[in-house]
Formats: sequence, C-alpha cells, structure tokens
Amino acid sequence: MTEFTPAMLFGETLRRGAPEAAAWIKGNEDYPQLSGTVRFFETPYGGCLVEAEIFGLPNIATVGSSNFYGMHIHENGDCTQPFDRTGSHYAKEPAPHPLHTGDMPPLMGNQGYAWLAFYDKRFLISDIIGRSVVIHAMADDFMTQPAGNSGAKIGCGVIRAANP
Ligand SMILES: [Cu+2]
Ligand SMILES: [Zn+2]
Repeated sequence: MTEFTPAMLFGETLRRGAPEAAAWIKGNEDYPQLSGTVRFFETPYGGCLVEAEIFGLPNIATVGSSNFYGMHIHENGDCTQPFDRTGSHYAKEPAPHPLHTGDMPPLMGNQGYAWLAFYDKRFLISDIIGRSVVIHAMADDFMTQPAGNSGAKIGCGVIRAANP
C-alpha cells in the first residue's frame, strides 16, 4: 500500500507541463551561452511549484565539474544588460536575507547544466508576474546582507504569465 503524498501530485503537475507563469533566462554579455527557463505552477496546497532548467552555466568547460549558483526573484522585471535594473530581492515586507519573499534555493550546475524543482509557499504566482529571476555567478551564502554575497548577475529573465 502506498501513502499519497504531495510529491505524487507535484510530479504529475510537472509532467503535464502547463505552468501559470515562466521566465526565459538569458545570459549577460560575459555569458551569452547561458539560457533556460524557470517555470511556476499552481498547486492545490497554496504556494507554487518552481522548476528551473538552465544551460551554459560558467563551469561548462570543466569536465565533471559542478558548482552552486545563487538564484532569486528580484523586484523589477527589467533584464536590460547588464541586469543592473533588476533591483533588490523581492520582499513583500522588509526582511533580512534569506527571508526575502524572492529568496530561493541555489542552482547546482553540473558541467554547465542545472535542473531544480522545489515547493515554495512564500509567494503567489500573481505576486511575481512582471518581476525577474536572476542567476548569480556564485553560491548564495544565506547570511551576508543584503543579498547573500552571490556575485555578479549572470542570468536574467522576466516572469510572464503563461496565459495573460
Ligand atoms: Cu539575486
Ligand atoms: Zn534575499
């Protein structure tokens, strides 16, 4: 006998592949090969399911390499190069890092490729449409203020409603 857990429904949701919102990530001028998507799915439990698939992270050339890359929702949906208009981490109410609404787990790049899916109850999809997902050059240390010392903004994508 198998107990039903949320993960079963989450797997189903990802397989169906119909997110309520998505961000197409592009790299900055130093990382033009960086690309991918971050998708946001509603769940019956409140909160949402986030799935990121990113190609071309900086360690791509090093055989067998892996590394962490900070990833956050920033307040402004403006990915004009060099991504300096994205503003701070999105926060519904003032809070220290990593308690911002838009703080998320880091990507783990495996020789340039990262896939990550997680459940997030900090925001509703309606809160984040028109904001941006930013990927950083370094790991987020989840301590340093105001942004976890995660380095340059190497990837950016505006979050758009899938069915506006
Ligand atoms: Cu950030
Ligand atoms: Zn933060």
